[in-house]
Amino acid sequence: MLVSFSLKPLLATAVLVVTTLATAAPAQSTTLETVRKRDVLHCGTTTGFAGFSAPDDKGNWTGLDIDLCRAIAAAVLGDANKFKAVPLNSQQRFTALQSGEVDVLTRNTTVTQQRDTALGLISAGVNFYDGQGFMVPRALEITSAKQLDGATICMQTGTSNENSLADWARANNISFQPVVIENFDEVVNAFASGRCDVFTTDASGLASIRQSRMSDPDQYVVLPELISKEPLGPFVRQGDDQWLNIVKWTLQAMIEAEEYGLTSANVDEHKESANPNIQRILGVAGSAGRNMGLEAEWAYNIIKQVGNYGESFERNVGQASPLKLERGLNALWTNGGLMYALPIR
Ligand SMILES: N[C@@H](CCC(=O)N[C@@H](CS)C(=O)NCC(=O)O)C(=O)O
Repeated sequence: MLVSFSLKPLLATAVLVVTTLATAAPAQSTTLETVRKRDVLHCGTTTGFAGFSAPDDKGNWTGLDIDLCRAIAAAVLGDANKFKAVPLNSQQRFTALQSGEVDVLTRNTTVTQQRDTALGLISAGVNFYDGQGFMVPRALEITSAKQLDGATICMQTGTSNENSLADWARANNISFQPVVIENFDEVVNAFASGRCDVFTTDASGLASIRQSRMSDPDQYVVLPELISKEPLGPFVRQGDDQWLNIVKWTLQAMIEAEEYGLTSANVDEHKESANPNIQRILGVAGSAGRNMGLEAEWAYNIIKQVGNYGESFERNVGQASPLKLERGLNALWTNGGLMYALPIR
C-alpha cells in the first residue's frame, strides 16, 4: 500500500509529461503536403542509365523512369517539369528514400518480398518487367550462360543481381569469380577494360550499357538466358497510404491511357468523349482526383504533358530510341504482354 501511495504522484507526472509531449509534437506532414509546399518533386534516380534515367548533353534528365517521375509531378503539381532528379547508386537508393531525401524512388528497382516489407518501404507497381542476363565480349565466343564456368563476373554492390547470380550458379554447378563494385562508372570501366569477362545485371541494363557505354557495341553480345524475374518499379515509404496511392495510380493512369488510345497529341479531343471510362480518367466525371487529394485533371495532366505508357516506352527505350527494345512482357495484356491497368472508376 505504502509503495503504491508513493508511486502515485510519479505516475501522475509521467502521464502529464506524455500528454504534454503528445499535444506539443507537431503533426508530421504527409508526403503530399511536403511536395506541395516545396513545389518540386524529388525523385531518386540512377547516376545515369541511358533510356531509363540519364542526363542529356544539356543536363536534362530523360528516360522511362524519368517519365514516371515527371508524371507524378504532373499529377501532384500540375507541371511535369517540377521535379528534381536525385542521382543514387544501387547501394544508396533505399537509405535515401527511408531518410526522406527523396519522395519516391523511380529507378530500375526490382520488387522483392524483402524490399516490400522489411525496409520500411513499399512497392507502388511495376513499370518494366525484366530479367537478369549476361553480357560478354564477342571475342570470347561464348554463346550460352552454361559456358560461364570459371568466369570473372562484374556486378554492382547493393543489387538483387548479386544474390540471383549466386543462386543460379549454385543450382547449375557453375563456379565464378565475382567482381563487385559500388560505383556504376567503375563497374562499367572494369568490364570495358577486361578486368572481368562478364557483366551481369537486368537485361534492360545490359542493353543500355552495351549501347551507351561501350565504344563499339558490336563487340559485345548479350547471352540468350535470363536467370531471374526482375519486376522493376517505383517505391515509396511505408505509412503514407495517400502517397502510395498517388504513385501507384499515376503509373496505372499511364497504362490505362494507352489502353484507351489516349495520347499527348489527342487527349484534348477526348475531353469531349462520351465514353464514361475516358470521362473518369480525364476528370470530366467521377472523383478519382479528389479521392487522392489531387485536382480533377491529375491524369489529364499526366497524359498531356508526359504521354501514355506506350509513348513513353517507344520514345525512351523502344523503336524510337537507340536501345530499340521490344515491348515483349511490357506490351499491353491485349497484345500478349503483362501491362494491365487497374481501372480508374
Ligand atoms: N534491378 C536490380 C538492379 C538495379 C541496379 O541498380 N542496376 C545497376 C546496374 S549495374 C544500376 O542501375 N546502376 C546505376 C547506378 O548505380 O547509378 C535491383 O533492383 O537490384
